[in-house]
Amino acid sequence: MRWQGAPALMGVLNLTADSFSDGGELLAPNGRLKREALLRRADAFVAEGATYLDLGAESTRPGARGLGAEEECARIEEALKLLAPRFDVALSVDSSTPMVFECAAALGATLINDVRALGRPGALAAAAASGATVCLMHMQGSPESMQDAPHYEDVVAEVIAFLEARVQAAREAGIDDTRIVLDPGFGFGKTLTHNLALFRALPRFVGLGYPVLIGVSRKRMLGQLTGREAAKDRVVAGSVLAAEAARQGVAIIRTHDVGATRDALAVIKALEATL
Ligand code: HH2
Repeated sequence: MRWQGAPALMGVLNLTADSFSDGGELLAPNGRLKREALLRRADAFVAEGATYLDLGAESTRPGARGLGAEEECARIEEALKLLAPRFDVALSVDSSTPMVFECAAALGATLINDVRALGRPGALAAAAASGATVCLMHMQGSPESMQDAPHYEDVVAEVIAFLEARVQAAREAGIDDTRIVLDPGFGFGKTLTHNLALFRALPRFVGLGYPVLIGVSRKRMLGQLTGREAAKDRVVAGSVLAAEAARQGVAIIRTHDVGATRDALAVIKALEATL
């Protein structure tokens, strides 16, 4: 099934001190949420066209510090209580922690975005019970070491096989097809060559029959392609990839730069009869 229409935009709200692109903007050094800044950012994203807001309390960048489940839950809960009553958009939680799935769903999150594809103990059952849609993402290794020496014989075939296996596991846990979204996981245990091969293969991922989400915004692969060191200087490059992803039938684009991405999609949409 090819996604019908232009992709939806998912604005990234990192409630972290150490995210690679925007760490500390929404969380003070003492661990307190910057509530006003969070509301301003969410407001701007929604005004610019985001129909999903993705809340993450734990960075997944290489070498990031892990949070305890209680701390992760508390941070997500505080943010959801602030956002859920104010915004009529889908709220997503970027987490791999079963306890977080439960508390987030109870507070209105309708998407569980798990970079570990529900691989942690108890994650499949907790996600199934939550009633939320799940985004199953591919990662080779774990955030601590995933960029050390990623290796594949055939990156596209291996990522597809992994996602198919996780779909099977999700279905066996009681998550039906209408609740599944897939993501090749750009930058998660991949070199630039791997990322480009996966991007070129997007039609194969779309062909698996589930909505496809991609997250390329501000990532290192864009720095490698453009020579831009600072993550914030990679907005144009990310928007170009978003526009190309739209042409390939991707359903959801996860981005730190909703306005720029929307502009790129508007131009492509005018050119593409199918969008
Ligand atoms: N990328 C990041 C985090 N979560 N989720 C999905 N489904 N796909 C992605 O590509 C993806 C993701 C990394 O970006 P960011 O959240 O900005 O960084 P950090 O993990 O350092 O907070």
